[in-house]
Amino acid sequence: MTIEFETLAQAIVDGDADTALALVQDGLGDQKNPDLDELANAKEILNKGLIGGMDIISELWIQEKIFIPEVLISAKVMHGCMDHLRPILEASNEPPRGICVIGTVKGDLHDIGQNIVGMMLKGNGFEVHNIGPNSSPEKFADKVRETGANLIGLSALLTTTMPMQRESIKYFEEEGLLETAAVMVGGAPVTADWAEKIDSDGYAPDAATTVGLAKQLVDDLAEELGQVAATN
Ligand code: B12
Repeated sequence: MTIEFETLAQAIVDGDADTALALVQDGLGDQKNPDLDELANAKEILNKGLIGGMDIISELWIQEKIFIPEVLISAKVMHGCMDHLRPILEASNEPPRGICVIGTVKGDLHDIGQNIVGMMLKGNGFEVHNIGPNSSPEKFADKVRETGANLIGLSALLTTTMPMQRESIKYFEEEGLLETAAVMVGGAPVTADWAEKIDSDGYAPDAATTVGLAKQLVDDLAEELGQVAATN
């Protein structure tokens, strides 16, 4: 028997932490889909249940049927559920195929999307340093220097904070960081056109696509620097 993803999505919408957590635990345990391995199962719970719930929240907010307090409660339940999926989605025994600093740009408090991207990258062999929301260009740069990162992920969820992606890239350029690191941008309002306009190295619309993009960017960079590129 598999869990009801619609019921899980609805529990996120209702801010019903007990039901949501119980369903996630069922989905990972006894009730899990026998046709899927643990990782595929966790991904299904994330995509169909949790992100499905946030999609409904977005729609209800646009229609002004719910307001910020309800959205905050749902986001908290989402974070609680993600804590249970994290160990599975992040498990990887491979040596790191790249080092990524990810965060949401200064002025922007949305962190659900970038957390998911960070988890997926970790699960696909990247060493990930998540510096969280409201991160200034200086904070990104310090972390890049500290970790020797070759990939930077800038998330922005507001049209008013998208220009901060451009500011951050300019700052990284001035600081000489872009000789050894590539920058990718994302977030709901971000588009491929915008990514090109602000001279980022790449854009992806969701976490699954980001994994392929990230691999491509570190391989291209390694080739540019005359290093041996990680395969696949
Ligand atoms: C949850 C939410 C909140 C929560 C955030 C809680 C949290 N801890 O994150 C709270 C209530 C705090 C909030 C506050 C506000 N919000 Co808000 N919020 C949302 C909402 C409903 C969902 C966002 C979300 O989590 N989506 C689910 C995740 C999984 O999707 P995602 O973030 O897009 O991420 C995916 C991809 O974009 C991509 N991705 C994300 N980051 C990155 C990074 C890289 C590098 C890459 C490659 C890919 C990538 O991969 C992710 C996974 O697949 C959106 C609606 C929407 N349509 O986006 C509004 C929305 C973003 N918010 C909006 C607004 C207006 C606000 C406020 C200004 C409201 C206010 N008046 O105060 C404040 C701003 C506060 C601030 N300074 O940041 C507007 C923005 C409109 C605009 N044009 O800019 C939206 C679109 C709602 C709307 N339609 O009006 N919000």
